[in-house]
Amino acid sequence: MKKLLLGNAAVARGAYEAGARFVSSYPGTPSTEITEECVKFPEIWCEWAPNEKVACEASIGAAIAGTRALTCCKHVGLNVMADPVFTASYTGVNAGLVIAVADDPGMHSSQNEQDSRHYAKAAKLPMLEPSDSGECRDFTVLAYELSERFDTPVFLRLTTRVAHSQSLVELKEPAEPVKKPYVKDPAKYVMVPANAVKRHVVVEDRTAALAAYAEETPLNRVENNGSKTGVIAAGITWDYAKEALGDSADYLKLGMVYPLPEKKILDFCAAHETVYVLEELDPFIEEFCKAAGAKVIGKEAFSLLGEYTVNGIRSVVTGEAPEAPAVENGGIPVRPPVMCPGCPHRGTFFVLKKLGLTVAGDIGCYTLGAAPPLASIDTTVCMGASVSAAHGMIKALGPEAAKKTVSVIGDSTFIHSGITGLINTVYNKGAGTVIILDNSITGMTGHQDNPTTGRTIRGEATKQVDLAALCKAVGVDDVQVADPFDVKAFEQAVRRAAENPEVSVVIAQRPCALLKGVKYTGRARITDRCRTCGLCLKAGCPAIAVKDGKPVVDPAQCNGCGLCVNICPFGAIEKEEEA
Ligand SMILES: Cc1ncc(C[n+]2csc(CCOP(=O)(O)OP(=O)(O)O)c2C)c(N)n1
Repeated sequence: MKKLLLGNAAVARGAYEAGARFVSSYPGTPSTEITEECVKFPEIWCEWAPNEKVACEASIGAAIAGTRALTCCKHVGLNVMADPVFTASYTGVNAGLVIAVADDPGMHSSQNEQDSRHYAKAAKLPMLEPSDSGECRDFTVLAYELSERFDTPVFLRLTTRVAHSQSLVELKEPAEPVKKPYVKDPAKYVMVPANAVKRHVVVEDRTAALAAYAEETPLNRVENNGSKTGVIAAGITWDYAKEALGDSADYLKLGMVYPLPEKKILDFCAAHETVYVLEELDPFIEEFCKAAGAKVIGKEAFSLLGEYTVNGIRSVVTGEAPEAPAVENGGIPVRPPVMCPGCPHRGTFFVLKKLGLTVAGDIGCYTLGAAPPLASIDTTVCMGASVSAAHGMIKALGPEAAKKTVSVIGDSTFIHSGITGLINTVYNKGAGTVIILDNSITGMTGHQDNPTTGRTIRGEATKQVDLAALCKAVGVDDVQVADPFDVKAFEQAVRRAAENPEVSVVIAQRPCALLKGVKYTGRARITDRCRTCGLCLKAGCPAIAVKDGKPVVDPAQCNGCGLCVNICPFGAIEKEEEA
């Protein structure tokens, strides 16, 4: 049977059909749906881990114990999981282990544009890269076979366009779940130096064997149309090249991007007058080709930045002027992300902006606190960096800075990697206020549960981390809980915390407005008591606009959260049903 599936759903289907029965991941766009789709197969144990490192380690454990396992992350998540990945390369697996990593060229939802293929080379692990959903399913199944045949974790690399596009997938009967016997083997699984020295030899031999496999596998195939122009491409750029150039070029389609097939590449280049390497982001394939002595055109003609397009490829290869888009930006209006109406973070940033604090930011919906009119955030680096960066800032600027410097971090991010920063601050006699924005969910990636929500990935009740108790347990004596929509009380809590010469924590507690259980009633209305002071506009709510010089509430957007009612110093905003 054929089915139209998202690339991510096809990876999940492939894992299911291959008999994988353990999936542990941390969400991250554009990879999140792989795990969410795995949940739909009741036979698979699925879990959200607190971060990617834990997810990967749990998956390594499952694979060593004999169950095929999958762990999924976005490109920056691979940085967090890198430590176990590099050594799992040495231990190898028992049952198959696949690491699905989704890169984000163009940074649709990421803080950088790193290229995960470098990890395959650095960790000496094979990497497959599908071009559409059909290949997502097929390559995942194959990745498990390769993982066991070569005794190695296998990377499956996606990019946003493959992960988030739909195409046809041939569904096959699922295999029996793989259950390999677990055999204690310290020489293989205990990576102390004496054992690791021997395993490194195995890794190098395996890489050589994989390089030989790359030459013969149909994953790397030549498509001959009798052209003098050749194109080497993998992933989505192969689809683009086919659409741009059709039969006017020959193709070397690479389904395996590490190790690369040197002989196949050299033969292909020798048979063509001009060869283009089409790859988004870094010249990973291009540098390999050039080092092998092949004459190819790559980044001298194509950008290191962002995504490629069909139009752009056609124009470079044919020399024709690029087709002008029918309408600017394809006729699609630009829609910068904004905090939703009713977002609890709005109350927090309204207060932080008012107090004029230096704010070390983090990654989550609250990163939008950097945008005007809230414009409160000073730094954003990576998940968890807020707490540790604020510590460094305060040490660098001196104790007075402690009164003016706070960090903001969401509940999921705090558990992911903020708690270690807080321990560091306490341990190293730091100061400053950590504001944990507890909206009871992992909001930014689309509402995943996490250890603070008290629910598992399947929505079952489980133990819930008590954030206040956790902060106290690591040595923070001053922990307050405050509602960011009660702006006066919240402001007081932050002011009081900032005065504390030691580390303090304020937990800004209010659930995400989009959670099922959150029901606000009525709509806000601006009455004739309004003195047009403009304070309500400073909250940046998309439901408040200016008409004829006066603020007005757009009833279609207002969800009745009441923040503006609390902000207005003249009591000029009221809820409709309370009028
Ligand atoms: C290392 C890493 N993993 C995953 C992500 C994707 N990501 C961005 S923010 C975020 C979590 C946001 O949840 P939370 O901290 O609770 O804040 P909220 O969005 O709910 O306000 C995730 C998983 C990332 N940017 N970096």
